[in-house]
Amino acid sequence: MISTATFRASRPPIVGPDVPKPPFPIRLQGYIQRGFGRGGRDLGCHTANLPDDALEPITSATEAGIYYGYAQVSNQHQGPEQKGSLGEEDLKVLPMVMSLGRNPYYGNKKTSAEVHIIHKYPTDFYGHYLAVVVLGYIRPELDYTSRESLIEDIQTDIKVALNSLDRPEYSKYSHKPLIDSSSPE
Ligand code: RBF
Ligand code: MG
Repeated sequence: MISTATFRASRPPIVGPDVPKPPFPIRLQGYIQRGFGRGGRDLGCHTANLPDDALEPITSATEAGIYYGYAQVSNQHQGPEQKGSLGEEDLKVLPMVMSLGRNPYYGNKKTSAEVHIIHKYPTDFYGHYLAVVVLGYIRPELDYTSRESLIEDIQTDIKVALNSLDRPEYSKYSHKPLIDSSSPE
């Protein structure tokens, strides 16, 4: 694995070509699963975990790492009703960063895909249907010597994702729904 210190020392503000290149775009979707709860609690960064059976389109095409793209949450959900409800702004196509892998800092046993949507939500939304389009790669997963440096890098990832999406061939993916309005399946 690449040295975390070497990598962290120079982070480019924008990544990827001006036009998404294969294997991107990669589309993933499924009902949001409950994760370890660490994202919000330890890192101040909530993540929506995709179900294991939704990962094949990306695990077959690319490696573990941090990615950027867009996400859309649906009002359709499985399981118990949530406490609050999502409004129109929460249901739009929104920018996201995604971590794919085994979180070396935490040493998970299995690969997960966790999506952090760059938006302030009024409530959590476990069980809701989530669709994402992954448009590019930001960096490899790193092991960290402190939680603070992981938090700092996630904040950098968010800026890099926003800069990278702010190019016409990327932004156009935010102009049409990722979720088919008729039915999620
Ligand atoms: N976990 C790691 O162990 N190493 C990483 O480099 C790493 N980068 C992340 C980048 C982003 C944008 C996000 C949302 C998560 C990242 N994580 C990383 C995963 C993090 O450990 C995980 O979301 C929490 O532990 C909650 O499961
Ligand atoms: Mg999560």
